Amino acid sequence: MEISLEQILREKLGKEIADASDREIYIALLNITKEKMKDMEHNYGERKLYYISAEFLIGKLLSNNLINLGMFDEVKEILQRNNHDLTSIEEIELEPSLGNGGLGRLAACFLDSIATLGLNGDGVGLNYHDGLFLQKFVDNKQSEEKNPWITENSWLIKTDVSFEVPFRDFTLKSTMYDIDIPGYNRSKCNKLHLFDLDSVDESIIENGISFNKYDIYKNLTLFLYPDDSDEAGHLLRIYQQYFMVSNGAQLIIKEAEEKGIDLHRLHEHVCVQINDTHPTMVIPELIRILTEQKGFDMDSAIDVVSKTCAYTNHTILAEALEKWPVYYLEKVVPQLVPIIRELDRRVRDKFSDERVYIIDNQERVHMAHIDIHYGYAVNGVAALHTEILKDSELKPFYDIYPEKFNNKTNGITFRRWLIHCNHELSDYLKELIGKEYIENADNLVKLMDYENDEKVLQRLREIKKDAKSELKKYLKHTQNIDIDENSIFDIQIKRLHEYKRQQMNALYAIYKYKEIKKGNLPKRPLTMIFGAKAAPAYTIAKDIIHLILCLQQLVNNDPDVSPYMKIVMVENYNVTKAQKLIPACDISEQISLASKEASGTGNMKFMLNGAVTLGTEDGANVEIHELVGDENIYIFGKKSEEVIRLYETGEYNAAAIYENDAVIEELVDFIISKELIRIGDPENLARLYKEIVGKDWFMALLDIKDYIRVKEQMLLDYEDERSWSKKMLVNIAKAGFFSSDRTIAEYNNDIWHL
Ligand code: 26V
Repeated sequence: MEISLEQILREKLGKEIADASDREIYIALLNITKEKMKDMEHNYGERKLYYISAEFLIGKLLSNNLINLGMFDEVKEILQRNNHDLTSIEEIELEPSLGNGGLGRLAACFLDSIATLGLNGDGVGLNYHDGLFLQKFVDNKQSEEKNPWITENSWLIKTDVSFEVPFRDFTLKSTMYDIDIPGYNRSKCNKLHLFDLDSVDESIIENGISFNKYDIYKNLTLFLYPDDSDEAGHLLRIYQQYFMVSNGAQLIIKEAEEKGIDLHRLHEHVCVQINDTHPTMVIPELIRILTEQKGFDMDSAIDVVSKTCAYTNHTILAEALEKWPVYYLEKVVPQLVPIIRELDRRVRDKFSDERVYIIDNQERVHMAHIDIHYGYAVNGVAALHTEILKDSELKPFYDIYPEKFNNKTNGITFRRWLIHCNHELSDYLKELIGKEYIENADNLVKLMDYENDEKVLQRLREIKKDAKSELKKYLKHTQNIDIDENSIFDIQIKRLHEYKRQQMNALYAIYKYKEIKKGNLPKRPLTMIFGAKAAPAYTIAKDIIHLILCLQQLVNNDPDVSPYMKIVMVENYNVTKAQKLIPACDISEQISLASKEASGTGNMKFMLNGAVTLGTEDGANVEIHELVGDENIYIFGKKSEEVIRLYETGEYNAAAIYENDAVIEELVDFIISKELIRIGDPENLARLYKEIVGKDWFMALLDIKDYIRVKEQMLLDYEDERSWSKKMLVNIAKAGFFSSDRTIAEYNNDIWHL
């Protein structure tokens, strides 16, 4: 007789479920799930994908693994019967912060979809012990603390796989840890391989997140992207990147040899997806291994590797495109330098356009150029982004290799971003259109049949209201802030960057505050919610956080204003918090300067959960707009062509806009008003004020008036309940395109051919 899950759980616990603590139950469930996955076969295929990425922002795994393994409902029910609640058990799990934002979260969604489609593909990355950092607010400013997540009981499985990674001054021996990746409703698993170093020593972390950046033996996998404001930080990143790719390359060769693959035909059996430029050194490293250890001549090594690797570009921001001085590489990985010089020499032999050289005249290595010349595919992450790459950013390359360029519009896994984070909505959708949409997201469009069904619209409103009440409780509990569940929830959550223009949203908050002060009271209160981490060395980003926190204090404590408006800056925004915020959102803020946001993926998560987008024609917003139509999205601001033109001509002049527009002047001046100076730090506020008036590189003042106009319209339209809930419905119904299952199917058809 088969033993029931309940019995297994009881046996694991060694006591009655009702008598066990949340922690004991969490550990028991973790182990039961791990054991189940251990017995599952790995996906198999003639070809295998290695998705190499410096970031995998996987989030907590218990619930998602239970969902994918088909155990979630049963576990939930068993726990309920025994007076326990899965939500509080989930609290025990620590979230690994192995990513900054969209790029890392995308990699995690991709792993879920690759496994769900039954494809043979593993992730390769690093096991950062303290992740990015834990954000705390102190005196209305961001401070950073370490964020340890590896405990005795975690999802990591230590393997006996280990490689020697040679650096200039020493050789390090790695340890590979695995995390099993089950697909939804599948009997087979894939793996995420995270490489680590046994000698890493958390005790070298001093106050905050500072540590000795030269002690590579102890610090290599401590943090994700440690401070890169100085040379030691840059070198540490190169140590990390090489450690990641050398392990990855050795794993690839080892697995290929174990399968008896002729390495001259490696490309027939393996493809390597390079997630942004961070893993680029895998190209010269594979070439090095093949030539130094496997008897290849240079021509054939380059030929095989070029047919094996493909590159995804995630940004056009110049400061984010990696260019490492040759001299840095000499210090860390001198063995790669002659190979990179040879790759550059071959480019120079063929092409005379300096813009496509790998090493520029300042002896800097353009990492993306290696990927494009010596990879077989280059993709952008949304239609507009790919067009911009082809037409301007990477035009000289597109002219040479038009056949390599292709678009893969990003996607999100519905298992986490709907089924897990919004049970009430996903259950209701199952009732209405059947459960097929979970594996075939195109089915969501069936919801359109109910577009005019008052009962359905009413139910969607109730579900949204419930999610808002949940969020209200959560924010009270975690940050002791009271918000009104009948207010409009307007949410901007993403990394803090000037191009994403949280500062423009803050200027809107100032506008609203002033209006309310003047007696122009809104029909319904507004709750403005922000969540964002700023890179520790990014001064202006931190100043923007400071402004938002000062506004939060001012607005929420002003008895004239707070009944009509609240501001909440969520501390330590992460995947777990996103899962609580997204279902509760009415207005999804996607307000980047057109052309700058490669895709965005939060925009898709919000849409799927019935929020309406307020956005510019940027990244995937453009595709959302096309899908839902003008009626169901609020678009404002200058288009990308105009923005690109303004950069080209250098014509944009923030000071002139400020001086010639009294409304804008008043809003910007408020940053250094006595009301705010009383609350905040005059130095930070003045610096931000100067930045906006004197430079405003990401053109917040260009779009601010249009933004205010459209946002005000949106708040008015919200009052028409019926038409607003119809917008919600259309957004949910049309979100199917943004399933990462679709994205992965496209990668597989066009690039991987698994
Ligand atoms: C990196 C850096 C590092 C140095 C300092 C400034 C800076 C600014 C931006 C970045 C972004 C790196 C790439 C990235 O995360 N891109 C994001 O990728 C997402 C998934 O494709 C996409 O949805 C986002 O639009 C894109 O910003």
